[in-house]
Amino acid sequence: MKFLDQAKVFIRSGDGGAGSVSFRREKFIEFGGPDGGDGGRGGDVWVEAVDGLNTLIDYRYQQHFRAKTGVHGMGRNRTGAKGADVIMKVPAGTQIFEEDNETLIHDLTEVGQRYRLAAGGNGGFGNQHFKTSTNQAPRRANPGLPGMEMTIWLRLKLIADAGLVGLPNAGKSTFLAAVTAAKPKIADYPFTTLHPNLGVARVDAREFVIADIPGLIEGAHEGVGIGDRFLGHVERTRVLLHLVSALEENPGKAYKTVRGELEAYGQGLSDKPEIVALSQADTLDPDARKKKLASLKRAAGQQPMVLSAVSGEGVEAVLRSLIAIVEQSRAERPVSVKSESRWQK
Ligand SMILES: Nc1nc2c(ncn2[C@@H]2O[C@H](COP(=O)(O)OP(=O)(O)OP(=O)(O)O)[C@@H](O)[C@H]2O)c(=O)[nH]1
Ligand SMILES: [Mg+2]
Repeated sequence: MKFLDQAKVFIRSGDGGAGSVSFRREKFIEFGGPDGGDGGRGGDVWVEAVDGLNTLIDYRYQQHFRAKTGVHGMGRNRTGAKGADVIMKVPAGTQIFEEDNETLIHDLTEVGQRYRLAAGGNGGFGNQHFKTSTNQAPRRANPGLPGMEMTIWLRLKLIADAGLVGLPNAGKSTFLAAVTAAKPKIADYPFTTLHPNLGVARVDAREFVIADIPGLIEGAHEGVGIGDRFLGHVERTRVLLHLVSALEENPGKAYKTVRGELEAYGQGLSDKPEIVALSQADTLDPDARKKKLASLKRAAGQQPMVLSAVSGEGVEAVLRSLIAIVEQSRAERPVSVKSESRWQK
């Protein structure tokens, strides 16, 4: 699954309505004077974070959003109505960038947040505004001001609760496929995963979202392999599950390589809670298992968990450990933190 996470959109706020030129005309009233009303303001363009959306897919089909023009002013001092607004509904976590796709305009992190991207043009003054002592019958009114137009980028970071990290072939995608309904591509060559995959895992009747991302290799922060930009997808997760393959000659070294890349990436990734697990454990005999676990434990400074996505061993225990951290973190901080991301570049 390729997760659509950005869309280019053209927006335009409404023009202001024109002011009106009109004179009071009533029976028995001479020289009634000007009574042209003002034009209404043009509609605004808003973005609003709403519940229930997970993608920006709608913006692939509709890329133009125009608010309505304000209604023109009318005689008898009637002001025109404001033009209708446009409200673009996006999932929480959407960021809005200028046309260069670099300059952040706004970050919508919580459901219910709203931001006015473009205000409608002001309505023009009707001729009653131009009445002076020397000009009692002005024939002049203003047109409305034009609306603003711009091209913007909407970008959504996948907001997952837990992120899978590890070297290529560590079994990340296999784990995701085992515990969620996601169907990521799985194969025994490096960089099988090129785009992040999301899945919803369930344990003890509770749910959380797991993100599977490409593998990290030494030098990824300098662009080796496919680089490390995709780490942006797990920046906002609450916990990392670090998988180290039991097939690694030296699991401790494999662990440290990935940790080194997380540190080089920055953005607080290396400070996140981490659960370390020796994966593909079904491939080991008891002796090798002991040795590899010891190597990983030394490197990680914590007792690693053991799992096999193929045999199912240890999988539930890992899910329980993950959900415990996720729930604790949700209680402390219901909305994922905002962070400036290198991924934005
Ligand atoms: N025996 C065994 N094989 C596994 C297990 N998990 C994954 N594999 C195999 O290991 C290989 C790599 O698995 P993937 O899930 O694609 O690994 P990945 O970490 O997602 O790899 P990248 O996407 O390249 O980073 C595949 O051939 C899997 O079938 C496991 O628990 N036991
Ligand atoms: Mg994969």
